[in-house]
Amino acid sequence: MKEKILKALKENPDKFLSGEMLSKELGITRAAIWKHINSLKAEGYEIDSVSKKGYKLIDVPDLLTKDEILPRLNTKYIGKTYVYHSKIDSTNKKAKELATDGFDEGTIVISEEQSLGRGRLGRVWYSPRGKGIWVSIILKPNIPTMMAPRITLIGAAAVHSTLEEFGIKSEIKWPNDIILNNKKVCGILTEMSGEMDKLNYIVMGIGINVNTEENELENELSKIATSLKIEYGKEVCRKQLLCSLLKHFEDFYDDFKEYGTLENVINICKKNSILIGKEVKIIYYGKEVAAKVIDIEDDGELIVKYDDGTVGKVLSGEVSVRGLYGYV
Ligand code: BT5
Repeated sequence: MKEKILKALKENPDKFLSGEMLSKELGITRAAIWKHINSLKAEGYEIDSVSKKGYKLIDVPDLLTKDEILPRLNTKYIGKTYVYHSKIDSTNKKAKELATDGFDEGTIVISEEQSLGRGRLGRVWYSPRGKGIWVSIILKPNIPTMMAPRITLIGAAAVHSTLEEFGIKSEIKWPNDIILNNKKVCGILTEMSGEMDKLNYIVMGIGINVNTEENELENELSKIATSLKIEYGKEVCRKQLLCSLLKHFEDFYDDFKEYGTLENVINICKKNSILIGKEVKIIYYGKEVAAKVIDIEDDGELIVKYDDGTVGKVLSGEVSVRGLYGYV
């Protein structure tokens, strides 16, 4: 019901809608209308209420609530089940619980803020309130467990394509970072549950720094991290960005499920790779090996040439790659 009232207010931006008219149209009492209006106000909607005139929407909050996102989302199934939190420990943690409880493929968990946002290998992901997109997507593809890490590249290509749509040229640091001007603007955390031959689910967590200010990044983080606002000097609409991200993700993911191919995704990752041709350190669980990145294979593995001349493959999820010089 609340959504219907909001819809009516949004469709009449310059008009007062009377409580009586809304109550007739929606078949509920005026007291009920008033209650829903108060609940919208509590969510951050600025609504003018004038006696004998009614209600007028003045401003909508910059929130990624279901009411704000679903009407503009043009995906088939990604995000249609929409689990919204104002604050949570980690959207990935929540999504894993929901996936275990049987929530469908395409369910997303989103939060304005994470108190324990997670990176890979137990690292922390800084997720300040209302400044970014902190989202996790539940996926249940019918693929062998060993193929699951490849899905990370679908996320990377989707973020890259989304930023491109916003006129922002980013680079991809295989397998899970998106880079702007040599700093990290987005990280992806793919987690899964399954046995050798049976995948139960994948949760893909994507964190994008959108409107984070420079002075909000703590000392160490400001050396390696950036946001769209820091790079481009103006606020970016998180709602549009999220809808575009989910749509790009669904398109690439559908191709993968239907045709088993990652061709488009790999092409994007290759064309915009910040690593190909670079000398890097590959960190195998604490042990560092120097190598030069040669290419990305059709199946998503990184091909590297070690200092002794041998060529090897690196599976995503197995290593961290740090540039020898600076962050990338
Ligand atoms: C990642 O790990 O880059 C994966 C980040 C995934 C975050 C999303 S947000 C929604 C979902 N829910 C979660 O709980 N997580 C996912 P990794 O490659 O391990 O990088 C982590 C490192 O990035 C940290 O050790 C910091 O150095 C740096 N870092 C932390 N917060 C950052 C931020 N906001 N922006 C850029 N870099 C950050």
